[in-house]
Amino acid sequence: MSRLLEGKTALILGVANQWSLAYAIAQAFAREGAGLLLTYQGERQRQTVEGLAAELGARQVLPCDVTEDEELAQLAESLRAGRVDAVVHSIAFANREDLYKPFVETSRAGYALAQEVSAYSLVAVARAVAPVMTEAGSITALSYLGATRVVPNYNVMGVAKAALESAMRYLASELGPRGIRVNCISAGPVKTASARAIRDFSSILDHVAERAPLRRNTEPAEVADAAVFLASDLGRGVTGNVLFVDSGFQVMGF
Ligand code: IMJ
Repeated sequence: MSRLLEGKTALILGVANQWSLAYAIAQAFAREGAGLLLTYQGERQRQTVEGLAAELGARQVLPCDVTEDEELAQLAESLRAGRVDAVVHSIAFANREDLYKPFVETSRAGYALAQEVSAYSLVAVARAVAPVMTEAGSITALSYLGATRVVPNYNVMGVAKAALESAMRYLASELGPRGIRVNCISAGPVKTASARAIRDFSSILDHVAERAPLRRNTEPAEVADAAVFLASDLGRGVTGNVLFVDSGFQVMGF
C-alpha cells in the first residue's frame, strides 16, 4: 500500500520529549513518508529536540518560541525556500498554580499567558506559515474535552482550548479558499510529561477507561494516526472540525 504522506513536508510544533503527542505524530508522519521539520522552544530544549529529530530522521530542526514575533518571522523566512504541506500545533502552557487554584482565582497575567501560548499561537503560526503552504495544505491543532466541559483542575487551560477551537474555525473559514484545511484533534487523557505534572492523573485515566465506550484509554499512536488522516488526501473534505480520539468518552452523559 502506498504511503499516505509520501512527498509531503510537515512542520510539527510541540515535540518536547518521547512522550509528547507531537512525537507520536512525528513518528506516524515519518512512517507515512512525510519529510519532517521540527521546532523547539528555547536553547534549553534544543539538544533534546535535535536528538529526537535524529531518531525520526527529520530534515530540519528550527527554533520557534511562539511568544516571540521575531522567531515566528525567522521561521517563516527559513521556510521560504521550500514548501509546507502540513502543520501540527501541539503546544500549550499555563502556570502550574492556575491548574490547582479555583478557576475564579485566575490572575489576569495567568489567563493571558495560557491564551497566548495555547491559543493565540495557532493564529500566529498559521499567519507565518500560510504563505509557504501548498494548495491542499492542512493545519491540525491538539485540543482537549476541557474546552467545552468542566474538567476538574483544567481551569484556565479549558478556556484557552475553547479559544483554540474557535480560532481553528475562523482560520478554517479564512484559509479554506486557498485550499488550506484547519482542524483540531481532541485527544483523551494521555500520560505525557505535561499530564504527569497533574495531581492524581492516574485516577483520571482510570475514570475514563472505566466509562469510555471502548473501555480503555487513548494511545498516542491512535492520536497520531488520526493526525495522519487529517494531513493526508484522505482528509481532503474535512475542515473546521474537532475530531475526538478519546475511546468515545465525550459521548457519555452520565
Ligand atoms: C491538565 C490539567 C488538569 C487536568 C488535566 C490536564 N487533564 C488532562 C490534562 C484531565 C488530560 C492534560 N492536558 C490535556 C493539557 O492540556 C495540559 C496542559 C498543561 C499542563 C501543564 C503542567 C505543567 C505546567 N503547566 C502546564 N500547562 C499546560 O507547569
